[in-house]
Amino acid sequence: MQLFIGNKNYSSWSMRPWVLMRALAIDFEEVQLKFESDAWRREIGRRSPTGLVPVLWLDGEPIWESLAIVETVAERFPDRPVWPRDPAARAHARALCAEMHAGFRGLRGTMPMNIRGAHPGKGMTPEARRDIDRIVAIWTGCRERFGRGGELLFGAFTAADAYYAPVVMRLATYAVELPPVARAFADAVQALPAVREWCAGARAETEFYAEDEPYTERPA
Ligand SMILES: N[C@@H](CCC(=O)N[C@@H](CS)C(=O)NCC(=O)O)C(=O)O
Repeated sequence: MQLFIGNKNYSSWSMRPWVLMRALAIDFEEVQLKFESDAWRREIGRRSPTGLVPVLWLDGEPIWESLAIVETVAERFPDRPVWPRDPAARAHARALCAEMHAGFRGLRGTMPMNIRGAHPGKGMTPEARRDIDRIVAIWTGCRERFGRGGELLFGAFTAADAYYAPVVMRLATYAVELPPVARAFADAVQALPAVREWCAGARAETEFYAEDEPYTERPA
């Protein structure tokens, strides 16, 4: 099983299935195609039907779109708790991931993921504020209703935490203040070994991708 990903510093969609599989101790080969690199130009056309990452290759077939990857992993590894066991919690988790997959364009537009960056206060448009308020409501509601067994959205780790991990990293980069329940959840996500490992990889990268760096001049 090979997971094709982009830059760890910038590729929020790549981070989701990577963190999911790492956190659930599912073995896979990571293949990194950094944006604008020769490897990207050479490989992406034959590795990804959409020209985007992430892509999971399984049994000689590509699976693109992060949500499809998550569902395929859940099906392939039924012994791993990709989704919560309780049906109501599981339905809720799927809705949260679908909402993330389809929405939050305000936040995504002005607060791109940039794990090694620090841009306090930047990007807080009314649209980003609205998205952040919704995210705080999601996290708070989920923690209160389903989170009793642990520190994450559904207590123990599930795909929903992997799905919101890039948001946690965005809120850190842009130093967004959070109310206590959301803050505690964000801290718990950042403390996950899989998230720490991904972030260490991100901080070690030096490539500058202008599309996700609206607040920094391209280095000379
Ligand atoms: N809906 C897709 C989004 C994938 C996506 O937008 N990937 C970005 C990186 S985070 C990408 O490959 N960008 C490269 C490009 O635009 O050339 C998913 O869930 O996987």
